[in-house]
Amino acid sequence: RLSTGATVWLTGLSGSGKSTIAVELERQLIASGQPAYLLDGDNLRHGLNKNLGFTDEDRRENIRRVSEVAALFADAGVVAIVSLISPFRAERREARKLHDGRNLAFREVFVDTPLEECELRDPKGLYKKARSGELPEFTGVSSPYDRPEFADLTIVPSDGTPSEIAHRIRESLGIAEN
Ligand code: GGZ
Repeated sequence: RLSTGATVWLTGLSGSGKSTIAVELERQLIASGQPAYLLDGDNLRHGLNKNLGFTDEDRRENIRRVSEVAALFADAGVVAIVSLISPFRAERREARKLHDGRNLAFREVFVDTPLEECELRDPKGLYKKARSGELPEFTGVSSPYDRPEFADLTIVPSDGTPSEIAHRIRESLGIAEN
């Protein structure tokens, strides 16, 4: 268990597998006695961020708010697990700076699933809608995604099961005892 909390920031395209890894990581942390809380972009958009859409400006505000909330959780001794496309490098850097300034650990995890693979999975049919023009400003199709240059961890689909990946993330936090 960590003496102070931390934030694990998962970034990647829609359908990349962020949420699956995040759910498994939260489960493992709690099972090991480490309080953890999942902040999922898709869920937060029903409440805290319900007034935000998908323009660049709204996404920046989305990332900013979630960074602040994550830092509050981390400050309270919880591992905040953020699952957000967070397509902009500058705002991800701000999230890290915010944590650095408060002496809170921050790990940026790039879930690097290629667009073609995300589009094949298309679990919610959103890529199909984006390609047909029904869904505008869709990340990877009609809205940009800045690939991380200095992620703490980069995950590709062949890296293993969500359980193995969650274990690697716990190792990077220094709390993987099993
Ligand atoms: C990207 C969109 C869009 C557009 C709806 N672009 O994979 P999902 O479905 O379940 O999760 C995605 C979620 C993205 O919200 P985030 O808050 O993570 O995005 S960001 O960090 O860019 O602010 C996706 C769904 O919302 N979705 N429309 N146009 N994803």
